[in-house]
Amino acid sequence: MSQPPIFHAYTFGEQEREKLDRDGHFVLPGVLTPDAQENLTRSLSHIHELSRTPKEGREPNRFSAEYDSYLESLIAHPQMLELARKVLGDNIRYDHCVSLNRPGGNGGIGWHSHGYSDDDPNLGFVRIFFYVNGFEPDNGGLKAVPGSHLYRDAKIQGRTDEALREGWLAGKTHPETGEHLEIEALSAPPGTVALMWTHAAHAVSPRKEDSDTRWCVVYAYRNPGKPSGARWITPEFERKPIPGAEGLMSLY
Ligand SMILES: O=C(O)CCC(=O)C(=O)O
Ligand SMILES: [Fe+2]
Repeated sequence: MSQPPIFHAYTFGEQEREKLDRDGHFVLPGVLTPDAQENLTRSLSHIHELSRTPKEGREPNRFSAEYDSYLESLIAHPQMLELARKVLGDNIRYDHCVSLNRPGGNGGIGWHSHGYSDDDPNLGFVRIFFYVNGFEPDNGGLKAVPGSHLYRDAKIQGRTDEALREGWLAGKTHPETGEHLEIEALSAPPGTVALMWTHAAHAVSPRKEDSDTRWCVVYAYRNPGKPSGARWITPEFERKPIPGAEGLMSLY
C-alpha cells in the first residue's frame, strides 16, 4: 500500500545537515502538503477532544499514534523515515508521537532540554515537529538556543528568557564557533516541519488569549543502544504490525 506524499520537495543535504548539527535545530518552512495539513488538523482535533474528556489510564496526547490511525500511519511513512535517516543514519528506532496542541490562552512552556545517551554523542535522538498551522514568535512560538545541544545536558532549566540568560546560558559559548550562546525565537508559516536534536535548550511562548489552537505533533526517532526515558509505547502497540515499521518499534 503506497501512502500519499506528506512533504513537498525540499533540500536536506550536507549543508543543511551541518546547520542542524551546528544549531541543534533546522526548519523546513511550509514543507507539508495541503493534504497532510488537512489530515493532521483532523487527527489532532480528534486527539484534542479525547484529551478534554479524560478517561482513567488514558493519555491521548502522549500516546497520540495509538489513538489515531492517520498519526499511526506516519510513523513509517516513507518520507518520514527518509528524513529521519538523513539525520540519524540507517539504524533507527521510533521513540514517540506526542501531540502539542496549544489553544488560545495556553501558557507555553519554560526553558528545558531532554536527554538520551548523554555521555555518548554517537547515539542521536531527533524530534520532528509538525507545526501544522505554524506560529508567530510571540504566539505559541518555539524558541531555541543554537549550540546548546552540544553540551548534551538533559537538565537545562529556566522559567523565563531572563532566568535562562542569568542561569544556564551565562558565560557559555558555542563549542565549535566560540560565539556566545543566544536565544533564537523561531517563526513558522503553516505547514512547517522543524527538526531538533533532543538536548537542545527550548521553550515555547504563550498562545494569545484570542488565538485559534496551534496544531502540532512531534515524532521522535533515535539510534538504538541506550534506554530512552521518552519512549511512550504501550506493550500492545509495540507488538502491533504496522506496515513499513518492521524493526522500528523495538527498544534496542
Ligand atoms: O510545543 C512545542 O512547540 C514544544 C514543546 C516541548 O517542549 C517538547 O515537545 O519537548
Ligand atoms: Fe521539550
